[in-house]
Amino acid sequence: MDERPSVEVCFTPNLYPLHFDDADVVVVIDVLRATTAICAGMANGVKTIIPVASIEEALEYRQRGYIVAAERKGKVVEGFDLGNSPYSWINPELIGKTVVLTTTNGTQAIHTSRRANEMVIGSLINLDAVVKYLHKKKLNVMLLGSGWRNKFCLEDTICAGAIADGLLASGDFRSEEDSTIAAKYLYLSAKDNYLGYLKASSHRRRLQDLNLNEDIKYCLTPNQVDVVPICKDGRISI
Ligand code: 3SL
Repeated sequence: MDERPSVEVCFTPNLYPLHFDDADVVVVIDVLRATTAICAGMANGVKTIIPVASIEEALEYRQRGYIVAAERKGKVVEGFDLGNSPYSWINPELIGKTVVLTTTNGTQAIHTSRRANEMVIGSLINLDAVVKYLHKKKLNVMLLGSGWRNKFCLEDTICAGAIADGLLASGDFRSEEDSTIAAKYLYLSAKDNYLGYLKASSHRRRLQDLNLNEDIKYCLTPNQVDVVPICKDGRISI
């Protein structure tokens, strides 16, 4: 029997109950743009992020005086301080601060996996740091793509494939699911030119229509930060 820990990919949050079985660590991935923004914020001094699923919860925090980031349909929700452009999280005014965050898909995926033993925030910008962290732990890993309203997303799957490839290449992990094989091969096809590969992807087009090209480039540039944000008891920190 193969005793090595497993690494498995779950494409979307609604498939989570089917995959969860024995995962010790869940990595939540929303490359465009929630988990990238979280990693960028954490690497640039944000102290704590409180992810919430709904605008109502976000509003409650706002009324209590918190800084609150809210995104819906790719835009900053009216009345909130910022959205999920990673550039808006790289801001000296946020250093040492606690920021509440709600987004269309990323914080929903975080909410879905809230009962995991451990939850890690992954993206392309902290790819190698996440692989190194997981490799050291040698626990069963589930890589959860946030998708778009529970539909499959290419960029999250490619990022999951990159993490899976890093762990499987070490020889210290095993995989049994076809989703992991598929994610890995998508990553291998995309890795030399993420921007080009994702040209036709639905989320890239959606953000392009909102003139968010700089955000797209930032989110698709691997290994810009070496933080591994962890979500524990509803709070994200490093
Ligand atoms: O769904 C999310 O969490 C967002 O990151 C979506 S968007 O990039 O703002 O479109």
